[in-house]
Amino acid sequence: MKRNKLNNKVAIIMGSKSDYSVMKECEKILKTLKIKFQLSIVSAHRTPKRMFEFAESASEKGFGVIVAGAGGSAHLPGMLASLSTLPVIGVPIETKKLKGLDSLLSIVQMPRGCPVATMAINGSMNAGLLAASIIGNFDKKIKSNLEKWKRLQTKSIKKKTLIKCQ
Ligand code: RP5
Repeated sequence: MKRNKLNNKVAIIMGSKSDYSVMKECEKILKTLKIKFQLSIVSAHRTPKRMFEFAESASEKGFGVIVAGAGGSAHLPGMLASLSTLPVIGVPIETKKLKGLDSLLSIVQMPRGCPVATMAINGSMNAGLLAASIIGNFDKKIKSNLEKWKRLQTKSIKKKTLIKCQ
């Protein structure tokens, strides 16, 4: 199999266009950290062949991490993890009826042998940050961007810790 020198791109995959309002937070932080990414809609149940083709070729195409957002029975992250050896980060999307608990349990309860790193419900920004940590292990520029971002986050918190004392 042909290998790219540096698998430093992130694939953001979502089950439906309706997931984008949540997944755009992942896109935003990847842009801030200057990480290359590709955003696509691939559904495990509506476009299973597309999902299969994507997972089979993702590593060859230079992706290093897959971030997958899905809602409801949310089998997309688990299916991608079963088809690829790339790390898969799952983002449970909030749903109307069960408020995303369905998505969360579906993604987090992967059986032994097929791990998915599961974020909080709608936690797509953290998915982007975790993807950056993984890529940063072998891409110095990304590591330094992430370190800078973390320093700024710490700086943005006021030095004063005491809010009230009566
Ligand atoms: C899942 O079904 C998607 O990930 C989405 O969260 C949910 C609802 O999809 P739509 O009916 O809005 O397309 O596959």
